[in-house]
Amino acid sequence: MTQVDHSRMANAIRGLSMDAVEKAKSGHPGLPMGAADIATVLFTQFLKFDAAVPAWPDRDRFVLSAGHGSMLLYSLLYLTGNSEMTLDQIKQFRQVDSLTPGHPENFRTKGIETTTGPLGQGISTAVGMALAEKMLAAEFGKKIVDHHTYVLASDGDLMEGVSQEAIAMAGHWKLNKLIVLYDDNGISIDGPTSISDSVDQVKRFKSAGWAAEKIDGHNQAAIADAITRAKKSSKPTLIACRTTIGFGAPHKAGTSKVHGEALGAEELKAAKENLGISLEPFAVADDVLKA
Ligand SMILES: Cc1ncc(C[n+]2csc(CCOP(=O)(O)OP(=O)(O)O)c2C)c(N)n1
Ligand SMILES: [Mg+2]
Repeated sequence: MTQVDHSRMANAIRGLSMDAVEKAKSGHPGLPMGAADIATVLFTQFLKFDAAVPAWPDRDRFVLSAGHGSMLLYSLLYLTGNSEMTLDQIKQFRQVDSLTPGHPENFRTKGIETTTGPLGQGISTAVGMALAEKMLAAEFGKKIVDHHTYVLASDGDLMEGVSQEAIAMAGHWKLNKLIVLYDDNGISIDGPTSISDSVDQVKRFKSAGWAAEKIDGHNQAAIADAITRAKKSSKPTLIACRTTIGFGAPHKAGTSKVHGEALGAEELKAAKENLGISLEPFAVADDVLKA
């Protein structure tokens, strides 16, 4: 694999996400920009998959529970070489009949594990995936079935009631190959989460039988260390990753302004200059694409 700096890879996700939302004049740039470092560490260092065979049965699963952040998934599919996820599809974001609808659909786009968008649904479906892995491994053996299920979940995912039922079951059954990366950005659709919620998610998950810890979600080494610990755990793991929504946008980062609308030409240009990436829409540097 070509080696390029981690942050340049993460910034490629940010650039594509900003550009796609800008072109569509709708969508959610904040989550992909905030979670780009988490995704880059996961996809370059941990996730077991074959881009040429997205349905390979023993692949690791990655579920974007916060389906509104779909440009994160589409950028990842494009950058990791999924043959159907072309740059043209990225440019068709949110258009009728594209492979890149506003929220990801597993029956439409190869490489999408499950349809998400209704908050709480992805994390709950992922508990079922982790249980299925455990049952299949017990039946057929670890030589045939041995994979992890990773989830990226947002504040809204963890606020939804259905997540409690799923979390309780996963803890009770010790689904230790389930790893939830929580995009702990403290921001939701209308402002800071402090308007409506003060749950200590680490305590909440621990009380349900999970391992749980808090890390800096922009620190590559910390993310990798936490995932390594999670893979060794005898319990399912929550990694609360403190992130800045819209990371890189000079005026809108860290605010709900970047949750669900295009950045606007001026802020987009300033964000790209800030991140040191090409101002040309949808451009990814050759060495980054190769890596
Ligand atoms: C069940 C459900 N209710 C409401 C919505 C509408 N909605 C989309 S995103 C969102 C909140 C987003 O906050 P968060 O999950 O923290 O995402 P972030 O702003 O950090 O990207 C809401 C309420 C939804 N998608 N699903
Ligand atoms: Mg949030």
